[in-house]
Amino acid sequence: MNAFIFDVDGTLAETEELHRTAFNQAFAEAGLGWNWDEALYGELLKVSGGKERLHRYIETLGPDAPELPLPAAELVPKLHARKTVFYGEGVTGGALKLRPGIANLVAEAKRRGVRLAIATTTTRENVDALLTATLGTIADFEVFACGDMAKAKKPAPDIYHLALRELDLPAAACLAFEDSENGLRAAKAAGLRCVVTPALYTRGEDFSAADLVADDLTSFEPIFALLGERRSA
Ligand code: XBP
Ligand code: MG
Repeated sequence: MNAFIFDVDGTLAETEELHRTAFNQAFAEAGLGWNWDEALYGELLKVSGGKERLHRYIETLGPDAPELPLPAAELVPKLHARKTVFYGEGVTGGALKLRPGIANLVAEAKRRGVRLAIATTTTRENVDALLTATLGTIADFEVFACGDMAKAKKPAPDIYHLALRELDLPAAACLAFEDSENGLRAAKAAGLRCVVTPALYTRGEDFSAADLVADDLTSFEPIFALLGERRSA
């Protein structure tokens, strides 16, 4: 038995612009006067996890910034919960589509009996919304390792270790799919081979450790060949 383990944001779909606008909607609703433009968000994306990203941003505000309406420890979860609502509304409203080749790769994996798992920094809620809006179901995937299920987020390997435990498979029987250097490092630290499809916010990052780098996943024979390689060894 073997499995594909998919990252979500940037890999299954180009989601980060919707995340960014959802953050800005939450800031506006809270009257914070914050606005994350693309350049700033590109920097902040080096921090995995929306809540961790918010904490990092607050740390950069400096002593002259207006006082926060709540202590950061209280404000961040509230902002992130509202952001997740706004993001979910965008997803169910049809704002996102899967990246090229993803739907066919999922269908072909099912046909070949390759099991499917998710290992992502985002929330389970966001994963279910995306898969339901694009594939019409979450049922193709049997394992969902998401967000706070792992204490340490990517590039730590924790979320991939959780996915492997839930699959009850060794890393050698699996193949990870990522879009970012953080995600690639997490997959490699978990002993996984990893296919990288760079996304809008991650192009230009260091993917030298990847086992395959492709613009997209439309040609899937090299992917199944890579999955099969270690098994025959
Ligand atoms: C990318 C992330 C997430 C998203 C925002 O996750 O780092 O934090 O940017 O989603 P992935 P949340 O591992 O799928 O690439 O605000 O729910 O964290
Ligand atoms: Mg990603």
